[in-house]
Amino acid sequence: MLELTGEQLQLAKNAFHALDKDRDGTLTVGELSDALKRFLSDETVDQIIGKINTDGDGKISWNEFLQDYKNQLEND
Ligand SMILES: [Ca+2]
Ligand SMILES: [Ca+2]
Repeated sequence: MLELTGEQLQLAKNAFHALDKDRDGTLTVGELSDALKRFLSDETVDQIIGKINTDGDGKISWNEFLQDYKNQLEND
């Protein structure tokens, strides 16, 4: 398993908090799609959220977000 540096972890936290508009510690599909739809099509956003939200509960937890962040670093 990839281990993040302190700096990478801080970047991930900053991104998560920037997206978590109501500061409840999770990203709803609505919060994430609002941010992503500025740049991406609805269909692409749905695919991305489906991939990140591995337990399918309609919310992106910090752990799910962090896992996706690590996956992206590993694929670079
Ligand atoms: Ca939230
Ligand atoms: Ca989830």
